[in-house]
Amino acid sequence: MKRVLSGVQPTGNIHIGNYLGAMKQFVELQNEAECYFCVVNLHSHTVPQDPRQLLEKTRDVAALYLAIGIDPEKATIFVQSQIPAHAEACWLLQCVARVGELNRMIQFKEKSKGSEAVTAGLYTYPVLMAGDILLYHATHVPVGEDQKQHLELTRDIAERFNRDYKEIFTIPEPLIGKVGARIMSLDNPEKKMSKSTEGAYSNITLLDEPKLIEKKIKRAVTDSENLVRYDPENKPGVSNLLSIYSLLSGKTISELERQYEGAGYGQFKKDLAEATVQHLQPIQEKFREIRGSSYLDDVLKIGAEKAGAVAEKTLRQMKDAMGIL
Ligand code: AQP
Repeated sequence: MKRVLSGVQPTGNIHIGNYLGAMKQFVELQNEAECYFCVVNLHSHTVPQDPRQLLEKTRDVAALYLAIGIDPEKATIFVQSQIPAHAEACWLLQCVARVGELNRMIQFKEKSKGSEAVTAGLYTYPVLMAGDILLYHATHVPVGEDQKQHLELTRDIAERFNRDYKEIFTIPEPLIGKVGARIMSLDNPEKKMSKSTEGAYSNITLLDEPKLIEKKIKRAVTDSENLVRYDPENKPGVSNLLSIYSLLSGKTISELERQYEGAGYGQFKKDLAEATVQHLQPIQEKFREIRGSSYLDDVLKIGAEKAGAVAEKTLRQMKDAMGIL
């Protein structure tokens, strides 16, 4: 049976890039695979965090998993830090990964911007991610395109461990959607939408109020052509909005192009804002219901027990293979 693992960092407000690129797939996958969905809070400290806020955001992400429709009866939802095996596996795998491999990681280069005053954790973070995945023998990992390189590294580490120590690990495949794998920033469609970008109008978060969503879409960068056409190279802003609209409404991009022939950007943006609000409203209502409830604590407790049992077993196999008492 297919086994799926994926995680989201509680580094800020979850945006529609995280949702359309990765989390929306989680909901579909829970019906066809054994799924583990993790709040990867240990990853967050690769860049400075306010500890109090991190605790809140960790619970926010867990509540959002439930609010978007992940059913804890079908999938295991857990918080990474509640399972010590993740940090332990990371150390063991750091002794398998190569510095040359980590030096090639694009995300490290982008986030460190050449500075040496960044944490060592930012550099070794892809190894922690490899541990997250390999501990659960995941066959498939739904991620956005920005994580593709880290997945390739995970495969390389697993293959090396299997060859040098013992055949323990399953080699995972990335699951990257055709549309939505890279949702771009609204105010700069050359850059990916991100939790940590500074522009107040760069992303739409899953918990934004309707009025703010309208405002953000209204201000989204397009071009002067006033023609709703999908052409990512020459019309990156409009193409990005078309991808978002298509994923949120279920209409294909060609259907949308036909629908807005001759209509101009004003109507297109107005309807996209409406579709976004409509899609997010039930998620927001459910989030408010769950966020402060003891139900959330129960889900995380059961999730940690279930995931912990799987992770501990794999960690023991790793230690045995490596001769660790
Ligand atoms: N713009 C995006 N389009 C599509 N998918 C995306 N993902 C992130 N940004 C986009 C996917 O969302 C999942 C969770 O991401 P993460 O929490 O691991 O953090 P990240 O990849 O570093 O994303 P952010 O939002 O840009 O966070 P910060 O600002 O903290 O770095 C992943 O599957 C990711 O691919």
